[in-house]
Parts: sequence; structure tokens; C-alpha cells
Amino acid sequence: MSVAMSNCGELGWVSDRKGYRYTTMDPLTNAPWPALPPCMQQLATEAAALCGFAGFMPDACLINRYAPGTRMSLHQDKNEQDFSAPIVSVSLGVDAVFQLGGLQRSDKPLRMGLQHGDVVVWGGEDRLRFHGVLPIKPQQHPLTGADRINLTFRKAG
Ligand code: MD6
Ligand code: FE
Repeated sequence: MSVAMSNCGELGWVSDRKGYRYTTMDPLTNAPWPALPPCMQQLATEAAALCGFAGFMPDACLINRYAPGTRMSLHQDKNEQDFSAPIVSVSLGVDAVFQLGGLQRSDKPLRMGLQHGDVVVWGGEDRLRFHGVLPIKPQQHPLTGADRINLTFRKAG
């Protein structure tokens, strides 16, 4: 099972034969990614500031849809240019269990439940921690049905 992905903002994250990278165009439409809605940019900037990262200006928002059974294995987010900017993650829809690990893949992760509306910010010395999502359990949410939507705001370029 894999996560369905799209993007909004100036840059979008794509994975293809050439590997993982950020592009200014959606390869499925050959058009620029849709603009980041101002209210969402503001939410990401305010959440980052509350966590000590003033002036966070995301240029990319990854949109991930997790169907039941879908997981994301432990990984680091390291395709961005500037690791001094945090990552802001907004969870919508059904519940998930987030794993927050250390700087080595082998470090034992802690588990955190994430519910509709939860926001996680990681940055500074924690920016490159391994993280992931356990398989989504079958459940229903009034707004998203069986799915979980995750938005991650980044300064990619
Ligand atoms: C989450 N998402 O879904 C965390 N990373 O709660 C991620 O860590 C993530 O959704 C890289 C690319 C897409 C993602
Ligand atoms: Fe990630």
C-alpha cells in the first residue's frame, strides 16, 4: 500500500525514476503546482513561531493521503536545501500513530497518537530525526471517510 501524493506551493516533492526531488511543475499536468492557500501558509508560520521558529516561510506543501493499511516507514526529510527551517505537519481525518525516532535509523522511536487537527513541528537539532507512521487502522471520520490526510509544510528551496 502506498501513500497518494500531491503538492501545493511554489515547489512540489516528486518521486520518479530519477529519484526524489522538488520541482516547480506537476509532472502529471505539466502545470505549476496550485498556490498555497494564504490561510494555510499563515497556520504553518504561526505554528512554527509558537515552537520557537520565527519567520518560517514555507514554499512547499506536500499533501499525502493514507488509505487504511497504509504506512510510512522511518525516514528523514532531507531533500530540502536549508535544514535551519522546521517541518510543520498537519493531520486531518482518521487517527494515526506517529513514530519519532532519533538521528540513527536504529534509535528506538517513541509513539505519538495524531488526531484530526493535530500539528507537529520539528526543527533545530531535531530536524533530521527519523520519523514515520504506523499502518492506518480501519476507522471512519466524518470529513474524510476512511482516509488520513497529512499536510507537511517545508522550506524546500
Ligand atoms: C505524517 N509525514 O504523515 C508524516 N515525510 O504524519 C511525513 O513524514 C512525510 O507525509 C515525507 C514525505 C511525506 C510525508
Ligand atoms: Fe517525513
